[in-house]
Amino acid sequence: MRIVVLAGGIGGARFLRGLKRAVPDADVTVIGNTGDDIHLFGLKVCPDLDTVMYTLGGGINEEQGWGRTDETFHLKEELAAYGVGPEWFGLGDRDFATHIVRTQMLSAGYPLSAVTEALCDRWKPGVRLIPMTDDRVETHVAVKLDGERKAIHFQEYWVRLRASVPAEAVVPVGAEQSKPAPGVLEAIAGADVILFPPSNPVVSIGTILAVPGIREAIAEAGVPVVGLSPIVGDAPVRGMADKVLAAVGVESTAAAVAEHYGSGLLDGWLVDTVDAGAVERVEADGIRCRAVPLMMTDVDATARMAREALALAEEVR
Ligand code: GDP
Ligand code: FO1
Ligand code: CA
Repeated sequence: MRIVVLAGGIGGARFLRGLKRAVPDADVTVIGNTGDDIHLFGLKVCPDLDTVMYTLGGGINEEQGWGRTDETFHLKEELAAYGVGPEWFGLGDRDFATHIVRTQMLSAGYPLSAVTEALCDRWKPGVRLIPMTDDRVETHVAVKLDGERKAIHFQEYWVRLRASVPAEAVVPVGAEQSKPAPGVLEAIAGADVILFPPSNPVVSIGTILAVPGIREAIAEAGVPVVGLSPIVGDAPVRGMADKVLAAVGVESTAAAVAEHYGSGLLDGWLVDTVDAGAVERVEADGIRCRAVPLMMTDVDATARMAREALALAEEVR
């Protein structure tokens, strides 16, 4: 079975681990969000690609959900001693190596998709991980700071400000001019099923869908498209999805997120059992909906979620 998954960082990566447990023989292609990417200390950092690669490759810091296991921060401390920041972004020594290799290869002329493949040669995530685009796309968030409206990088909004001020707009800068990376449209066209894991609907999956051609290819693939809600009990399980959903005028409920994707894109939607009351409303919108446990407490629980998603895909096929 050929499965295509659109993934952000932690939510996407953890779901993928469950999917691999549920269907070990499946041929899984992951289209990764690169809107979170940021240039720091002259290096290109791709948080969501790395979170998927480290999680599936066994290198992730499990408690944190991002960054390397067994990490140290000597390099960051030395940079800070020179007064070189930003200090608010926690890049560890082991993680730095990934960004150095990536940046070196990009400088030598390799596209991000080829660089990601090379990095995955080491981590062997067991999926084909492709960035949504080889072009530069950066998510910026419009906020009001000291009475002034400013656009800041998504990482500054989330990591420095902890989403403590309202997001007034979310813009994937560069997306309109970007092209899907090689292999993205081919994977979608060749898929047997397309899954939206419980990733952030705005700054992860929304950003991937903003790359011209990707949304259209999914809608035209003619195969089941099934999503799992990242909103449980009217709140994100973790992160700032509520803040960025508000910026695009969507309430933080499992039903509203399904409607935001729409029946033109989604065939099936899983909500958590606590949101069973949403099933009727989602089905009224023409999206087949089931309520099942959606907390990724461990890999077995996540594998059950993946099986439910694939079962729903068969129902709507
Ligand atoms: P990020 O890039 O690290 O923010 O990760 P993603 O975009 O892939 O996923 C973030 C989303 O995952 C958040 O909106 C969370 O609410 C959601 N999430 C995290 N853990 C769980 C879980 O156990 N169950 C569900 N349903 N959603 C989760
Ligand atoms: N998230 C944080 O909350 N604080 C950090 O200092 C931080 C550093 C970091 C370094 C590398 C990396 O790949 C990810 C990192 N993240 C950090 C996570 C990441 O920026 C965000 O969780 C996601 O991009 C949110 O979608
Ligand atoms: Ca992310």
